Amino acid sequence: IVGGKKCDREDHRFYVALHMPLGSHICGASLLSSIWVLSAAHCETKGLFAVVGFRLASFKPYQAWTKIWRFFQHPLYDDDTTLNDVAVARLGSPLKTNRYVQFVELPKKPYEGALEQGPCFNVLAMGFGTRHSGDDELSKILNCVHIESISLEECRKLYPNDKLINVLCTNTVGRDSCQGDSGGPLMCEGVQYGIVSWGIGCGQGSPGVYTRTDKHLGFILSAIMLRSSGEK
Ligand code: 4AZ
Repeated sequence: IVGGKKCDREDHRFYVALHMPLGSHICGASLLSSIWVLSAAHCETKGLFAVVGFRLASFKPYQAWTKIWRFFQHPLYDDDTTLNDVAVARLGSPLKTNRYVQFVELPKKPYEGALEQGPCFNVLAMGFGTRHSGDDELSKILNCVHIESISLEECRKLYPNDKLINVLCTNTVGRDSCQGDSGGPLMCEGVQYGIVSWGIGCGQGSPGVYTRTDKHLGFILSAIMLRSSGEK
C-alpha cells in the first residue's frame, strides 16, 4: 500500500494473508465464510496457507492459520490479459470467527444504472504490499488507504490496449495498492466491492485496476455452492 497508514481494527477483521509454508507473503484475500476465501485468480500458487486475525495490524497471538485446500479460478480467467481475475479458495479446515476474525460482506447484487460506478467515490484498500513502487520489502504491518475511483472511460484512455471489463479503476497519485496487495479486498461502505488485480507501477499515475465483486457474484456464489456440497 502506497500512502497508507496502519488499518483501524474494524477495517480489517476479514483480511486474509496468503503465505507460503515458510511464512513469505504472496497475496491478500478476504474471508467469505469459515471455509471459503476470496482472492485474485493470479494469486494461485501451490502450497499456500491462509492467515487471519491481524489484531493491531501484525501481532501474532491472535492469528490463526490453515492450509488452502484448493483454488477455484474463474473459468474465463486469462493469464495474458488478466481478465476475470477472481478466485475462491477452500480452506483445509474451518476458521472460527471472534473479535478479530469476521466474514466479509459482498454486494447483494450488481451495481447498475445510475450506480454503475458503484456507490463509493472513495474506496478503501488494504494489504501488506510494498509502500513504494519498486521496493523489495513488504510492509510489516497491515496498511490501509482511501483511494478515489475514476471512470472506465478515463481508465481506458490510460490503458488503451487493455480489455477493461467488470473492473474498477482508481486514481493512484500518492495513494495506491502495490506489489503484495494483489488479491486483497477493496471496500466501499463496509462491503467488498473489488479485488486488487493489477496496475503499472504504484502511486505514479497509472490507474490501479480492481476486479469488481458485484459483477462476479454469479461465479463466486455458484462456485461456493457447487463445491460446498459433496465434493471432497
Ligand atoms: C502487483 O504487482 C500490483 N497499483 C498490484 C496492484 C497494483 C500494482 C501492482 C495496483 O501485485
